[in-house]
Amino acid sequence: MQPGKRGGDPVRLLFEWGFTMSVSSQLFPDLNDRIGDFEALEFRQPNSLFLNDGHGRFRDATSDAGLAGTLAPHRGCGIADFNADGRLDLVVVSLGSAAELWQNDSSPSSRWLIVRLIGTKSNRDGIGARVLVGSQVRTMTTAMGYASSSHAGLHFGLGSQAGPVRVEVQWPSGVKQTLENIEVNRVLDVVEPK
Ligand SMILES: [Ca+2]
Repeated sequence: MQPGKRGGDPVRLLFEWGFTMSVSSQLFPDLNDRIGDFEALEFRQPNSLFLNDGHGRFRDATSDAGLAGTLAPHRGCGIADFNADGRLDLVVVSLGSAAELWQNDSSPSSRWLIVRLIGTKSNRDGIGARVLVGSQVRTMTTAMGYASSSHAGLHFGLGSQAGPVRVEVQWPSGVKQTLENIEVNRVLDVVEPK
């Protein structure tokens, strides 16, 4: 993923929204005197970006992506393919200001598959299921780092593999499901057998 330079291409601030917080001054009578302590500027930090090199290590790509030197009170993020091009994008929360949508403009040549689970015997979202595509395995979860949650299916980056691929799902109920000859570059909905 290459979010790119903030404030210029390829990062694009596509939409924004705000949030408010309401606190009773009766419960916290001295809050107004200390409101400056909650200024978002106090929490600004640089962002970091690391790329998986495919050999069990990560490479610091912060400078290459144009993120070095950018200070912001970013806390929490959601990950999903918002524009349905197979590349995962980010929504990043920025304290005291609008959230940001970072569009992934990395090379579109690599193949991919997104697996969305629909449980029947297991829970509806298939939380806890293990999905295998080729040699890769993912566990279905919505947990996504600090103060964050994402529910957008399981994304598999397949590199130059043209497919089709074999998909195995091990559901929390104990059911094992295998799908053969699955075409790639698509979203695959998998319903647990009843
Ligand atoms: Ca995308």
